Amino acid sequence: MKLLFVLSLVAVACHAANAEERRSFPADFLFGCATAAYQVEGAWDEDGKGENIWDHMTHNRPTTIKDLSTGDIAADSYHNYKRDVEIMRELGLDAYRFSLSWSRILPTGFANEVNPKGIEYYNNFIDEMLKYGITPMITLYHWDLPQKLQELGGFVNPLIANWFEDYARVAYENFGDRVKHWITFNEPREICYEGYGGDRKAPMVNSTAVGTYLCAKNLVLSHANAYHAYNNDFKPTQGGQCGITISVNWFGPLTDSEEDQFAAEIRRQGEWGLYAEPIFSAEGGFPKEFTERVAAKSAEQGFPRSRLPTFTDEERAWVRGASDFFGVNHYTTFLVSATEHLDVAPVPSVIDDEGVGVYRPPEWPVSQSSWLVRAPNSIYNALTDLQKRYNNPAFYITENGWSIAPERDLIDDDRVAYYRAALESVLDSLDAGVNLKGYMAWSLLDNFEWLEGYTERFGLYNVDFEDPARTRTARKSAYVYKHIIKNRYIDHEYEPETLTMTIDEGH
Ligand code: PNW
Repeated sequence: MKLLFVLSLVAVACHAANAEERRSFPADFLFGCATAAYQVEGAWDEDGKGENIWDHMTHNRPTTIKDLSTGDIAADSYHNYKRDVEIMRELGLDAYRFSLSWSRILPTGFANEVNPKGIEYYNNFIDEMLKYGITPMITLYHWDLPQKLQELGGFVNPLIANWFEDYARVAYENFGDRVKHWITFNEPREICYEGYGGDRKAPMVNSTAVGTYLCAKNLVLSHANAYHAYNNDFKPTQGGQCGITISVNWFGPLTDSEEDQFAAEIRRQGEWGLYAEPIFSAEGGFPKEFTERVAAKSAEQGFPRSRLPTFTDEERAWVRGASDFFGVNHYTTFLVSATEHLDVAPVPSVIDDEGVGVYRPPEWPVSQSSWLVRAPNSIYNALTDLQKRYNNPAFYITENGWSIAPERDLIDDDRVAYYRAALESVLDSLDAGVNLKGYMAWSLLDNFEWLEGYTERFGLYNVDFEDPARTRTARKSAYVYKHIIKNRYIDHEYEPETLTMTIDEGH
């Protein structure tokens, strides 16, 4: 009797452990990988493509890139797209997120002249994916503005909202019969803060006082124009969805003090609230406390008006609610303090306007990228905050990933640990009721990592950049991700038997 009781206790405990281990991803959850045109395509001036701001910067200011490299050839996906679809099939992906090169489709940026070869390339690529049941997810803009439009001011010229809408319509017209997932912009913060408010991205305008803020307003208006164009003129016949991807890293308070909690909130508003709030909040417009802070700082600094522009009532209404889903790029966590670790920043600037400090405990594992560390519950903290703040819209994680050094071999156990932890955090978020529809790993394959060139590798597949064929080889993380996608749960014990990749039945 006693033995039976003990046995049944053991059985209950095992069952609980199994249930814990076997938490599953929903059958219709989309697992994919992501890339961006400039980072993978190459063929920078082939078949009528126009120059963009990354072509321009890497060619004219080569020393801005750490290893003096360019994206001229990159992973050469322009010529290797069939092999790229093959590796999607090896992984068993449900979806693939990639971006269109604006200047490959419209060489001058304007929609009067469409490049048929550019349209043909993306048609072939999309058709190849669909042949194998892989859902294409298109980002319209992943940082590669046509150079001609930059010469007219780029994202600080309000007319960008018209130019972007015209470009978006060309894309919907040509690909919308087959593509049902549209993302207008990738990471407004990186476009505006790093490209216009700083010099970490092209076009390196470095207008610290106002660059970020002018860009932020014009960018959300551009997004809204492209969203309404789709919603009014294409959705009724094509039936897809249109959203935006914002980089939402988690910013938690360093201590429980009220000052640190407020500091973390200000940081969140300055980093991603500037772009999320106008679209996803009930009131619309820029975030309240951050707006007050920039107004106060601007007045102190002798500006007759706030450096942060406002929206007219009409603009506010046009932007508010203009998205079918919230795309989240999530990588890491920062702990925020009101008084410690204060950033050194130019005055005036976004960082000075925020006026807080950030910290990461030394025990959090570090990647090859200075900003990227592995923090506990990172995705869960970010998604559950957004869920409450914006009334649980549909979410996709459109990027999440880990970098290693180029000289590393194919056994990327630190990346495996990162993905397993991240996907556990995804399951925690689903358990908490977050309306999360899918997850895209960054990245399918190694690529041009912006100012870091080829010195940081994010790929599930290694790319040999010395080899003219740009041979792709699966890393250990590719086998682990494949196993998770296939089984819909995370097996922490799984080890690939051999590193020989094959395509499974059905793909
Ligand atoms: C993303 N941060 O950028 C981009 O969308 C990709 O093009 C890029 O290759 C990838 O992440 C890896 O860097 C980010 O500072 C840049 O937290 C900076 C941050 C996050 C994402």
